[in-house]
Order: sequence, then C-alpha cells, then structure tokens
Amino acid sequence: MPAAAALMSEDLLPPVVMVFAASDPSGGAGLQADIMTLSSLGCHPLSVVTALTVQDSAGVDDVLAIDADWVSDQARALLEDMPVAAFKIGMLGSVENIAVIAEIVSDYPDIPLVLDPVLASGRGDELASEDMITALRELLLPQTTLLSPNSMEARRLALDAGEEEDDPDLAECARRLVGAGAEFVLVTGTHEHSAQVVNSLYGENGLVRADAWERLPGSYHGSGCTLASAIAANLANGLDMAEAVRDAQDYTWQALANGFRPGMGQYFPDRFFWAREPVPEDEA
Ligand code: PXL
Repeated sequence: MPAAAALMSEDLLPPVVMVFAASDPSGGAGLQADIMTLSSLGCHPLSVVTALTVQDSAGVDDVLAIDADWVSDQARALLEDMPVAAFKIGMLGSVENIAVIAEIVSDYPDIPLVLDPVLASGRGDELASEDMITALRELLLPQTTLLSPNSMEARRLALDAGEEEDDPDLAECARRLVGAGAEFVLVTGTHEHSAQVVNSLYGENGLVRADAWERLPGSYHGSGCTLASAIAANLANGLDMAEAVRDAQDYTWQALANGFRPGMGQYFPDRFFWAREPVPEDEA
C-alpha cells in the first residue's frame, strides 16, 4: 500500500475521546487542558462545551453555562457520526447540563467514563452549586468508571452522600463513593499536608494501588484536568485501570515538573513537555 494510503487507513485512527467541559480561555485548565492532554497522548478529542468562563491564570471571574439543548446537540451529532473510545467529563455548568449528559452517556454503557468532579478553582472560586453536586452524585456517579476527586472534593462528595455529618478518612470517603456507584475512585493528595503527594486508587474491594510522588513547589492551574484526561487517554489506548492510572500520574508529574508561569497567577502544566527543546545545562 502506498505510504499516503497507509496513513489514511482506519487501522491508524487515533482513539477518539469525547470531552464534556468548560472553556478556560487561559489554556491552563478546562476544555483546553483536556484537548492538549488527549492530543499529547495520541488521542483525538471531541470537545463538547458545557460553559464559558472568564478567567486568568489566578482564578475564575465569571461562568456562563451553555444551554442544555446545545450541549446535547453537540454530543449527539458527533456520537451519530463516529465511534468513541472514552468519555471524559469536567466542569458541567448547570444541573440541566448534568441531566442531559447523564442521559447521553446512559446510551453508551460500555464506553469508559472518567469523571473529574470540578467543584472549585485552584483559588477557591465555586464552580458547582449544591444542586449540581447532588445531580452529579445521583445521575453521573452510577455511570462512572473512574472518579478523580482531590481529597477536598472526595470529602465533600462523600459527606453529600446523604450520610451523617462525621469526619470520614479518605479511604472511607472512597468507599462511600464506590457505594454511590463509581467503579473506581482515585483520590489525589495534592491538598493534604504530607511531605509527598500520595494518590490512592480504590475499587469495590478497597485499595487497588497507592502512588507517592515528590511534592513540587508552586501552585498549578489545571493539574486535575490533566490527570483525568490522561487517564481517559490511557483507557482509550487500551490500558487496564491500574496501568492507566499509574501512567497518567507519571505523565502529569512530568507536565507539572516542566510547568511554566505565563502570567501573574498559577503555574501551568506543560502537556507537550516532550516537544520542547531541552534547556542547555549551563542555562538551566
Ligand atoms: O481545574 C478545574 C477547572 C476545570 N474547568 C475549568 C476551570 C477549572 C479551574 O479553574 O476553570 C473551566
């Protein structure tokens, strides 16, 4: 077969991953972070916009949710056109958006779904109302293959799981979230006051794996989006869950270690660190 024809062959199709997320025009987090991560890991992203934000590298100033019919139409048009290897869900924008997305993914129960429960920005700006958290727990969690909360989100979602207000440890939070329907839960440890960052993957039988990473200095915009998208990419590329989670952490750690600070706020991960010229030793 001529080389050009081989390049067009369907065998060489990159896995297609559908992302539901909000636009972050800074390119630090959100949809843009997902698109970069998925592309960097060899997937083709489909980007369904759930909301627009006004933000800079420090924080989010405003959010405009996209009309739920528009969210639904964006996704349905693509799903009727091409097969999708994984779903990745980030910031959702409204209860109505959660409801239509839950309905759409319920038509594709065999496609892995990675849900990053975006509740607040790095600066602490609220990105999900209590009603949205309830809808997320009731409509999306039962359809989730992997939920990737940070420890604060895990505590908030687990407390919200309708149980009495106590102070569950992270393993108990994960157990409740698996009980609420997520197949796997990866609790990230960046917000804990530990020397290393420990990320723990839980499944129906408890802890599956825990990985410890050197804690990097500085605060990053979009690290959670990067990790969740990298997991979705790895699942779309055929890895099993434990490998997908392990390799995605390695990729994210490298993106963070190569991070850059384009403005006056947080550092951004460099999702294409491998494409940049290494800095010569004497200039490093
Ligand atoms: O990092 C979480 C996140 C996701 N999506 C959007 C965001 C943020 C954080 O600021 O703005 C659009």
